[in-house]
Amino acid sequence: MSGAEEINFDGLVGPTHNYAGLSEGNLASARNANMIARPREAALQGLAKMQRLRALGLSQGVLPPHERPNIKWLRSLGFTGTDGDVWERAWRSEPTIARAALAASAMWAANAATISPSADTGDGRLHATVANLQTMLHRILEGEQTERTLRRLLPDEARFAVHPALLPHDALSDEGAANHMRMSADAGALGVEIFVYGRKASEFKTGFPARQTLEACHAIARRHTLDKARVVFAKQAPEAINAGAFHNDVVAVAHEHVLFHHEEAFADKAALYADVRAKARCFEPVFVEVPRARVGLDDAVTSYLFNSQLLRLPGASTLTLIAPTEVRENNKTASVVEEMVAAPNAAIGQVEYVEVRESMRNGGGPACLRLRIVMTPEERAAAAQGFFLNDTIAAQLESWIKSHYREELAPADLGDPALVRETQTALDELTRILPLGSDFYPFQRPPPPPPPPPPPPPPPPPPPPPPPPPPPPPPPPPPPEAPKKTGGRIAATADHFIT
Ligand code: SUG
Repeated sequence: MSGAEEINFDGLVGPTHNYAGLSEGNLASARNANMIARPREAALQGLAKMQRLRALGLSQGVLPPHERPNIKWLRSLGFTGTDGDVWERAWRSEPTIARAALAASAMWAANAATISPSADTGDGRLHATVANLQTMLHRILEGEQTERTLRRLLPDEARFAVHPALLPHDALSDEGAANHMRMSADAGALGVEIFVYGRKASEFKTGFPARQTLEACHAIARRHTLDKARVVFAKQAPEAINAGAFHNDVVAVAHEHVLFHHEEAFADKAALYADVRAKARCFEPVFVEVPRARVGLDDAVTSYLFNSQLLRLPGASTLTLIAPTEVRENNKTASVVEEMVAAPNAAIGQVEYVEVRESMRNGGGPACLRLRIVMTPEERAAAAQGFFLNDTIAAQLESWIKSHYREELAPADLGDPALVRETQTALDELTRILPLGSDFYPFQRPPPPPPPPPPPPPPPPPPPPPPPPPPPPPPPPPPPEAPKKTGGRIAATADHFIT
């Protein structure tokens, strides 16, 4: 064993957490549009989940929120004035753009990037490709800042390869780890990486958006120098997408040798099973399927049963499901889980419920909130240590949230220009709790210098000299003289030769 460990890095919920109904095909986002949000509670719920995993004996990391409202982007769209003016003007004149600029969606770290552990890669480095999130306007804005975060976290280029997002185009649509799973004997062993796509670039689109293309999956597998013999590409069932499974992680989750999924998650389940079995080395895959007769896609989507974290607690002989409390509140999912963990030889033998209701109301369950990064002990030592949660950082984050986050954000509060100063003050302080530095957020960086002033105009040319006086008129020609006869020739006169 390499001693490698899978570490969950959770996105910290940002101070502008709100419900704007921005994500077509994400039923919770649509259903809860314009509800009053509770940013402080949302962030504390997320932090409590991280702390619970630490208490269970797991390592836990944390990723910072992005600057919202995104003033830099709004300026690029022509809004001017102070940051507060920019926000007020954008909110008044372009509500759709403004709402995208305000979304706290970077909290769903499963969409930050796709990660391939060094055990799987040809060059022995840990690879990360930032997701382009190009399907949704509010999410396409995340890539640049996410790349900055990952480069701070994984600075050593000899060990880590952080790739920028793929070109944000419909043909290369990529949503990160939410559409990627990995199975292996243990974290550090050679794994099978499973890329799950919703459509091919050439496919005609119908129904809810399929946010991941096969071409994006291919590109990531190539960039990450993965061995074709260990990679599986599987298609999401269109029925699942149309029932609200906008990412694969709404209907499936894998860890070690276990894949837990809904019967209707994949377009061709048999092919997926066969492919994984053929490519697995040193482990026998176990597929734990929940039949639709027990839980329909509708209950799977509202409860987020499969958007649970699946992990192994230290020393445990079976896996544990970290499920949202909504699973316990739904009779069908609650009884399926109860039976599953009680079964003899259960692969998933424990369940823990966590409360992340504020995030759930925007379609983000426990698994959406975290990015899994498998690290060897050497990689962990080479990563920036301040991103790993410990008691001190957790306590600092808790009091930071309590002193900076609003209790409530109602739709009518969102245009308030004071929100800009408030969030910038909070994030500036965060850069001293996490190892982000004083130039991490756009508002911390000096604006680009104004263009140099144009060179002074050349001195006016000297006035032209007065025109020379006209030449004196030529003297009048002398009166012609009568030609003299000179022996047959005519003598030349002054001006003419006459021959
Ligand atoms: O992209 N919701 C996110 C939820 C992402 C969940 N992530 C995973 N499944 N991994 C999305 O749809 C809603 C924002 C709003 O409506 O205000 C939102 O962006």
